[in-house]
Amino acid sequence: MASSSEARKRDVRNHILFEVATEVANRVGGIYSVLKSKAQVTTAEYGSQYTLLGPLNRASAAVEVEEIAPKDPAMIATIKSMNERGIQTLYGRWLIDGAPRVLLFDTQTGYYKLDEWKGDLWNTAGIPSPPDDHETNEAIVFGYLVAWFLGEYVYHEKEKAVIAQFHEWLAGVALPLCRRRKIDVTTIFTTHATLLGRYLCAGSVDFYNNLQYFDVDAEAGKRGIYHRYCIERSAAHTADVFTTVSHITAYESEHLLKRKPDGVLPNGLNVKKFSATHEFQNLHQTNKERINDFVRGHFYGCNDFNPEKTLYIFTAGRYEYRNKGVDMFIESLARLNHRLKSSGSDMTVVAFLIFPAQTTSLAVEALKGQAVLKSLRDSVDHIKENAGRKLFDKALAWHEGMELPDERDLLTQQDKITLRRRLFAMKRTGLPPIVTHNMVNDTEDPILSQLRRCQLFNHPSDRVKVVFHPEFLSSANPVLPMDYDDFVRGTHLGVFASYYEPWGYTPAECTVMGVPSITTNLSGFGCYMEELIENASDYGIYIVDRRTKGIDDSVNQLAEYMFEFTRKSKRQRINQRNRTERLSDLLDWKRMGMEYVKARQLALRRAYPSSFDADDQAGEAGYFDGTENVKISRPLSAPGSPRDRSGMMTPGDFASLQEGREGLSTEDYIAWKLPEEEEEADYAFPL
Ligand code: G6P
Ligand code: 1S3
Repeated sequence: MASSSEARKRDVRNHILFEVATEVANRVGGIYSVLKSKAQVTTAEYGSQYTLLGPLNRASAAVEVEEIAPKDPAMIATIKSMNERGIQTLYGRWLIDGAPRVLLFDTQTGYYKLDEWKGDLWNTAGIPSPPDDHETNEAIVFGYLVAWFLGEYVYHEKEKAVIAQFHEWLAGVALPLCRRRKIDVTTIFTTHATLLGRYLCAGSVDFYNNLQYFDVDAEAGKRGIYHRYCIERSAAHTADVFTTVSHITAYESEHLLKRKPDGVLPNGLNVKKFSATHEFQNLHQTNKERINDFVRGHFYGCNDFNPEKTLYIFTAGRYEYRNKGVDMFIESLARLNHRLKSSGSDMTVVAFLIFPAQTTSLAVEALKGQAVLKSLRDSVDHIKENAGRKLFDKALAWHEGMELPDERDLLTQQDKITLRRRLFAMKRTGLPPIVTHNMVNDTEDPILSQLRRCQLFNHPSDRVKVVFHPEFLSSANPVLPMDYDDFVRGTHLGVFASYYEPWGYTPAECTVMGVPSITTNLSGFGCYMEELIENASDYGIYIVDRRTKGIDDSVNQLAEYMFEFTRKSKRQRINQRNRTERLSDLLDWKRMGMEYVKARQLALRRAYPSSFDADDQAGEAGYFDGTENVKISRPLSAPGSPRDRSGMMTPGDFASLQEGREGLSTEDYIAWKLPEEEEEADYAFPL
């Protein structure tokens, strides 16, 4: 993009980085998780030279952003100039680990130019925009504001090279503008999914076997998203470097967006390790107790299963029924139920499905369950206290020759009546509910419909019980008062049977919390782990084959994985959790962030090739070969010697950026090895 002679003068080593997305300090979905978890490593690398650009959502910014005054003269001048022309902005620190700087644009203040910009987008990039698509209008205003900002910024900042990385089509409108206006920045476009992929998979097409045959324009047109598709495709084509989050989405992008990505930037997590491994195991136990409490209340009157022989399995995410594999999960639960029954297993599985849907209120029966449990617990505590006091007094008064205190005297008549009342309150005529809320569309809801079709009704004879929680979890919820992370820690297994999942944070989050999970080879995360670990299931990463198997076989495979899991002993589960948790370093941004470094290097090289020649001529040949300790390849963790897989130390070693990788000393960047065997401490109770 930077093609002028001016470009050659920019300092590529001491460059500035902007990351542009609609989810900056504004939680919507996966991109928020990417930016937030990555912030720490990026600020460690760039400090004040890193700023995230996003649209201003005042409600969310009020709690996530602390306003500060900019210090960079170019930033000050650019913001001032935009403010003078009516654009309101918020510059501040995002209150997360790493506290990166953010600049948020109030898109509302740019709408006075919407018509002009729409016309310009058509004239310069041939991208149409219908009048009534609010999301696209937002994308256009935001894109024009970002292009405006970048144009002015590089006018004021004449020394340093500037990299702008854009996430997803909603932030992509600025890309064709940067190219058309020859703004002296170098750009990266990272897609986290494709519009067409998401739409096509949600329907009933054989997506992966037909990728190369779709008539993309026609398919986009049929779904009324042609204009959005144009923005996405144009962003992919006008960026200097085009990347995505997994191989599977790279393949999809190549066919649907018609540009082969330059590389894959997998998603990492900000992994926080405990100093002692047993701490996460203790957390599992504590949080499992909290889930036990919910279950006791929810299944009151039908608590015919032993908590010690009960396993908690869950799935969660955005409510995309088919894409997130909920259809397959429920069908597999039905088959698991059948197998557990027919094999005479004494295990019970409680399966939670957590997907936000439209609800009117919490269901009375769900609230009642928790209320009944609370009053039983309060009464029993009261009786226990009275009986204890009485026993103590009787024991104190006892002396030789007297009868020992008789336990039958410990409960008063009143205690017995209270207890009886509580027990009667626990009688129920119906079955424990399969959903915790009143749904707006109960009869047509796909999860409820399939649970009914599979007859998973929480009957006492069922070994698989189900609870659909159509709202994200929160500790403020009166029925299941737990935050998501605590809940995950308390479960035994996460199941994410996705059909369309460019990456998939949910199983990755399970892994770093030491919770085994099942995913598929159609998810970016599943493929990544499958490629990295030979015997992944030993490490609590089960991968269902949805690629080469027919649907029925995949369902059976998933049911089989779950059935085998129910046959593990407690000790086997504990050991497996230890192994799972040890994979966390694999998913740490300290390691994954390496691919971002490579992408940025490639962008600089493409935009400012002569700068590198000049460097070479000036005797700085080490800049890209890792022999010089330059900022961009600085190790973020202690160096070490890779063991088993020295050739596969960073994600890019499977999916390399096509250029610009000659210089990264990846072996210095991280030190990780697959555990070969359990440490002694984990074998405290030999199997
Ligand atoms: C953790 C705790 C143990 C507990 C175990 C239960 O490991 O540290 O004290 O016994 O969890 O495991 P389970 O798989 O039965 O929930
Ligand atoms: C996307 O969010 P989604 O759940 O719509 O981006 C996420 C972050 O890259 C990714 O993990 C997920 O698979 C994509 O689908």
